Amino acid sequence: MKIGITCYPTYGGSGVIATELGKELALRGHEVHFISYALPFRLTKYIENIFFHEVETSTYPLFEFPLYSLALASKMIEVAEFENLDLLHVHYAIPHATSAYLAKQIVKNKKLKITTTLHGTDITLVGLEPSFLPLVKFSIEQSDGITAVSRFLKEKTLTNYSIEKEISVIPNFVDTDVFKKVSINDCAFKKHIAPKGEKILVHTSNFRPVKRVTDAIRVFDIVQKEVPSKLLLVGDGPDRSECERLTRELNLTDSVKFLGKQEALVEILSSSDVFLIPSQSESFGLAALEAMACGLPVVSSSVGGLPELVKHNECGFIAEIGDVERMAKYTLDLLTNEKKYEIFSQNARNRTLNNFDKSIVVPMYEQHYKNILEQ
Ligand code: GMT
Repeated sequence: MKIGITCYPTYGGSGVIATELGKELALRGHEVHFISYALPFRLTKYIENIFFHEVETSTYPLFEFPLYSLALASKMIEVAEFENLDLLHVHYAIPHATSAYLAKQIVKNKKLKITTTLHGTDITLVGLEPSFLPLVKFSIEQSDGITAVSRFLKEKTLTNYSIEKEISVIPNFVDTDVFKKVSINDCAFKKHIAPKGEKILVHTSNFRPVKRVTDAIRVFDIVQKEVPSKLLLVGDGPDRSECERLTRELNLTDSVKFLGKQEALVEILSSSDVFLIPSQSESFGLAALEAMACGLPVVSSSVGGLPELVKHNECGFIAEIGDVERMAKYTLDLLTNEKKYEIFSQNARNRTLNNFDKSIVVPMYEQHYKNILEQ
């Protein structure tokens, strides 16, 4: 198949999933054309069958705001026609589904199909804004195929937008050959972070309010009073300053490490013991999946798609949003019970291998494409 993929290239889990999907599809012999404003950040080396088409927005003085959605639609038309694409797969509905709809009206190739993958706040937050809702609903309904990354997100879409079309649930996935526990014996990083063999809790995110990173710090504050431990905070974003302030207020500056954005995620996760994800809203939780693949039990909030990923009392624990005491209790339970920890760690890895490995999920997308093209 000849597939165009559009995603946010520099930020967030939807871009990661879109890029990893494109890479896998290319390895399976499909021709993949990424159409976006920048090279997707996980596209780090040359792969046969992958092409990148940059969307450039013009800077004419009259246009106070860049016309990205229109520039994207124009590029979609160009690529779809010149490359004879079979379908456009857009990740994150806003504005990608709308640009794709527009492109489809204009392309000469009338067989071009569109599929939209709903990822999260495109449905649960931004898309619900009254000014956006009709446009998002229309654009989703006009797609030939729709996928959502969890059952939760599917239900939210059907109810919040009164959409009557079929939505296929295709979960996030991970490459378990890459995301696996690597040997950390003699690991300089671990020795530096936890010189006395302290336990390590970890959280990775883009530090948006929806991630409730301050809850991770409050959980850690309770935990470190019982068990010598450190907290690694990986990533960056709007809430980082508030998190640093809270860390100072709680006198935790020696034990909470802000690592910023990091490439060496596998090494960091392999050095850590428990993954914290106390989000306010999380349609799937790719960061938690990556941690589970590395054998980390997860302590999470009970929102969105997290309960579909983290089996409570099996590969982690789930608590109400904001219930930092309970999250701390669960974390301590894992850190003070070696046997239980080992079982949970193995369960987390196995759950990833059996349900969310790329070899299981990528064929679901291929089948989804086949279904659409046969419509
Ligand atoms: O929806 C967002 O806030 C952005 C999006 C992204 O690009 O990171 O995140 C969502 O998509 C991920 C990949 O499908 C999911 O794993 C995340 O759970 C989801 N984030 C939220 O729902 C907050």
